[in-house]
Amino acid sequence: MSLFRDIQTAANIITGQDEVTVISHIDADGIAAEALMTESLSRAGIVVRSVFLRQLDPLTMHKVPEDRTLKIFCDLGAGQQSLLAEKGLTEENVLIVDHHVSQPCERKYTQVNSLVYGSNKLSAAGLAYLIAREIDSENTDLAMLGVVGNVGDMMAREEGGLTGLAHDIVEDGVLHGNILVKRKDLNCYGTSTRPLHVCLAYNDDPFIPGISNNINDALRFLKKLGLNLKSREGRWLVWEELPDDKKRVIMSALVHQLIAHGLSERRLFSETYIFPEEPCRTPLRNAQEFATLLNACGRWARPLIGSAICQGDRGVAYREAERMLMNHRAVIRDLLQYILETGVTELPYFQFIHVGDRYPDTIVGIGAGMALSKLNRRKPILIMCTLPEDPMVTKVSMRTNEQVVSGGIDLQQALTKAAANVGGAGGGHKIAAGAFIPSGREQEFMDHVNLQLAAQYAKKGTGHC
Ligand SMILES: [Mn+2]
Repeated sequence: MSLFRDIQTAANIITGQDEVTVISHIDADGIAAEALMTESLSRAGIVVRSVFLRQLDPLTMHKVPEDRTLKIFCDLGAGQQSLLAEKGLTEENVLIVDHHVSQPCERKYTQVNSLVYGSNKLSAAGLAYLIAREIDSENTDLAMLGVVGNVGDMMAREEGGLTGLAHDIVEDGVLHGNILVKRKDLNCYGTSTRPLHVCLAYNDDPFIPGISNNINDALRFLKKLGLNLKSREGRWLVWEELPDDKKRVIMSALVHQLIAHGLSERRLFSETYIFPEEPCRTPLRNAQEFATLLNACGRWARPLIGSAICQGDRGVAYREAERMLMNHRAVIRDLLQYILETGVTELPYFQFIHVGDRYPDTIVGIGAGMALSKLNRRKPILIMCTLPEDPMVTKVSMRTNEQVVSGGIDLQQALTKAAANVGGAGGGHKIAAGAFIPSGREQEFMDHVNLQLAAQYAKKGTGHC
């Protein structure tokens, strides 16, 4: 496969350097990718300097240092190559490790991009891991970071587990001994840290009537099964701590609950990835919660803290990250409350709310996703906010669920087209997408989104949502 040729090329370029600069994205995938680069290059005796960016655009380009070091762009860069060229970066100075759509450019920058080979289930951290392993086959202890990045970028979401090359990375970690794979595990966020009834109540994929969104109902449901779900000390157990026989009883009760409501049990199961060397009942214990911890660091402008944790810091950096995670959750809860109290406006094909500058733009999408399960779940939610640092721009985030996506909806396509129509830019995934548009053109933009969604439903032949 030629992706592996590209990986070899990248490893050769890197090992020929004394000093490099890694420019990476601030989400879980970007942080894991940066940590993979920093750790593996340091092991090889190469000096690494890191720069984290919320995105690569004309406003942030000045953060890319003007020196002669090789610049490794991680989880960004493929779609901004003309910016790199404008900055005067030459082919010798640039290596792009990315999984986003590549932009044609007069400069022929070396690129390792899974998307170029049709793989849309391998993230930047996955690529960074493959390069790290190419540099030194001893680096398989870092496979877990590749898994965290892949899971953080939702690569396991559609198929109920990682697939293809992303799964080969899992296997490396299993062989090394710091990844444990749980097949057909409960597909639910918080299986290592939340009491089971809380974990189930907070889950909405799949949405389980009589359990999702209501902690008391979830607890009542579990109590009826007659299982003791507390430890000897009287503390609630988390899913990961439960013995297999109890897990089986609960799983089959959940399956029955879904079937009784005429719903599919398919999304109840997922392959999950546990890190047995990490302490129990911490967000470091599984790939999904680890990714959230990194996202919290990035969204609160402390990506280096996340990177330090990826590189093994379990002291100061970890405590700082825990604090950020708590704050992150508190602000999201507040935002969720705000959305529900203020209420959304329903349009024929979606619902929307504008939150102004009340919340940081880095979390509005998360809040929207959480609010959706408490609103009309058949209509995607669109949330807008203003950027305090740039009042000319409105940021848009849009979320929906698997059910709506399987009905033919593609938010990435809808937002990209609608944003382009008003002189903005959009991107993302079918289930979650975002855009930046000029302030003042919100109404026109939303009309376009509505038209796009209508056309998508019409194409799929499902009529109306
Ligand atoms: Mn990514």
